[in-house]
Amino acid sequence: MKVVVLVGGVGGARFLLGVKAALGMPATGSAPSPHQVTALVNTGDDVWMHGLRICPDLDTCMYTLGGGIDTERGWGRAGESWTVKDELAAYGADPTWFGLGDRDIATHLVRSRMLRAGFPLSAVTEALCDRWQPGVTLLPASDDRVETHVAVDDPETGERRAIHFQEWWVRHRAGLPAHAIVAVGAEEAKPAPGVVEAIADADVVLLAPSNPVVSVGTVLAVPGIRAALREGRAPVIGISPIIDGRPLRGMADACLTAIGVETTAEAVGRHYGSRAEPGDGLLDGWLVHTGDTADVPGVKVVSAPMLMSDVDATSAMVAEAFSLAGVTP
Ligand code: GDP
Ligand code: FO1
Ligand code: CA
Repeated sequence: MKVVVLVGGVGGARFLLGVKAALGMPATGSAPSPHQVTALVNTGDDVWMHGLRICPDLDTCMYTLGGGIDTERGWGRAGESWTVKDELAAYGADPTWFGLGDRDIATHLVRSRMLRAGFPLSAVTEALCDRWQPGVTLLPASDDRVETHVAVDDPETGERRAIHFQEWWVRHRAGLPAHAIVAVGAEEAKPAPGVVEAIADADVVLLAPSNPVVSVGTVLAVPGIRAALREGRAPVIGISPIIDGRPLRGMADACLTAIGVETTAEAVGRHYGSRAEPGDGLLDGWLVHTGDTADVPGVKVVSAPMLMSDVDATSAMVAEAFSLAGVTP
């Protein structure tokens, strides 16, 4: 079976562990399988820092599926040390609010060198994955530079200005009210090689319970991806990241508020919309957590446990999604 999954970072990576398990693949690493999983990964969090290209969601997926992630933090490498970070701080080298670990820096060095040599991000990602063997194909949504920016009132001057998503998310912990969230560059971006083809070939497409605005939303902001999903033969099933009116971890509510969507499973389902109706909706099915309800016109809604507490629980969520889609591995 061919499965395409739209993902962000920590939530997306945990969900992919469950997709692999549901298909009988080892959670981490790769093994021969009749099934194929392609993850379309958000690149809106990507940023240049200290001359290095950082791709948090791609790296979170790669390290998680390759067995190298720090499972406590959810991002960066296990067994990390911070000598370079301390040395940069000693120089007062900005930004001091963002921490690059020593092991992680090796990834950024290889990536930045390849990008400067002219390789596209998709080729760089493939090369990095040669080492990590995530067992799924990780495709950046686009090879073109797409970066999420957030319009805020500067806490010092009070003036409205746009800051990079990482500055809003990490430095300000999403605590500055966001007046707008914009995927800069998305309008001119093209889907990376293989993205539209993977959607067209898929037996089922899953929207991971990733942040609907700055993860899945940014993937969908690349022209051509939404249309491919609407026109494809594969059913599209979404999993709600909102449980009992709250995001499970993280600050997705601040992102939803910024785009005028309520933090409920129903509002997020309606925001994605129905593939069966005219317009630009995407969903055939919407999975919400036990006890939550959602009325999403034109979409089959099912409630079941949606907590990714371990790989088995996540695998059961994916099995629900396959069943809602009417596909069997
Ligand atoms: P990020 O890129 O690291 O911020 O991670 P993602 O965008 O991939 O995922 C973040 C989202 O995952 C948050 O909005 C959470 O609500 C959601 N999430 C985290 N854990 C769970 C879980 O166990 N179940 C569900 N349904 N959603 C979850
Ligand atoms: N998150 C933090 O809260 N603080 C950091 O210093 C930080 C550094 C970092 C470095 C590499 C990387 O891949 C991710 C990193 N993250 C850090 C996580 C990341 O900023 C965000 O959580 C995501 O972009 C949101 O998905
Ligand atoms: Ca992210």
